[in-house]
Amino acid sequence: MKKRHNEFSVPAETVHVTERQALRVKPPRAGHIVIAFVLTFLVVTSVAGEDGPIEAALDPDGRFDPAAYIGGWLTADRDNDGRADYAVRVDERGYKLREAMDYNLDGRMDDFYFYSNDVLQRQEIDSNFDRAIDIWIYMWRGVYVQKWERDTDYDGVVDLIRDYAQSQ
Ligand SMILES: [Ca+2]
Ligand SMILES: [Ca+2]
Ligand SMILES: [Ca+2]
Repeated sequence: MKKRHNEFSVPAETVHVTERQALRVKPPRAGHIVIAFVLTFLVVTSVAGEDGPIEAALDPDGRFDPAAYIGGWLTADRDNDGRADYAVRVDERGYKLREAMDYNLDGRMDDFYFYSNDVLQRQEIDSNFDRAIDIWIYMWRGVYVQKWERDTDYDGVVDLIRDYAQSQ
């Protein structure tokens, strides 16, 4: 099975967008943090409630199936095989909420991006394409890797952690 994501890098397109967004981020102050938290909660609530809590594209297992990305999702089919290999969901302001990608075009989503106010918060990767996440990347301000976790033997248990916040 082909490996990828040598340094767990975020795709260039995503970096470009989040860098632009990150420039708008002011140094955190207590009031802003509280507001951001409330907004995050509201966004998550609206996603879960819009089509009911069982929406397949948001389900930890169902999200690997490209056919799940219907309704509020915008999709693309890069290889024209009739199956979506990219899906994005935005809120009413056009801010990204979630993205999913079929990186190896095998008909299963394997890259998942989680946003808050259009800023990337977390990326989850199925690097061996077995429909189970084995890399989790936690971002700071959308562009900086704060922490990553890996399940290197693909048994579902994290066995490698690098926390840059801790190591400083
Ligand atoms: Ca396709
Ligand atoms: Ca795939
Ligand atoms: Ca996997």
